[in-house]
Amino acid sequence: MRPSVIRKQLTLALLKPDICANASLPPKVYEAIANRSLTIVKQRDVLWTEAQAGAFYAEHQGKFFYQRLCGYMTSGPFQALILSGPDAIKEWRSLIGPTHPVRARIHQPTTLRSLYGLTDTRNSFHGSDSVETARREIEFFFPTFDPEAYPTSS
Ligand code: FUP
Repeated sequence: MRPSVIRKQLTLALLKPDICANASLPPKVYEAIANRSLTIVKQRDVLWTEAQAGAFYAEHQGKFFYQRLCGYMTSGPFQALILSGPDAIKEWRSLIGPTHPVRARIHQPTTLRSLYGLTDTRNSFHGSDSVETARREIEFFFPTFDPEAYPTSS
């Protein structure tokens, strides 16, 4: 009988500036990540210019929250992580929960945005929403990382 192969997936996670401003919070997030059988493959501290925030959030340009979002994301250092694991994209997004923390508190109270999110914009976390987005966002933050060289099965 062939041994079962677990396919791993990569995703991009952000711990946004409000989380990183409180030194006690990132370790709690790392613990939640480990409890979901996700592995941190790469990690870096980031401090964005307005132009970098605008490039990452280009799809939201013109929306009512765009300026607020770029202001928040340039307000201080934050962390970018590459996470790996079975179904990592879905796992991380279900761990962070709904975009809006108030909705998260009502409908998914154990999620990270429910526990730590502040407002609709200052919602503490980001997670790629598809394989294609994950590839593009990983390249945005980790241009020298080669996903093809990373083992995807174990
Ligand atoms: P998500 O995939 O959950 O990160 O949500 P979106 O891609 O829809 O939104 C990206 C970011 O825009 C959010 F993290 C916060 C900001 N946003 C607002 O500020 N207000 C909104 O109503 C929706 C999104």
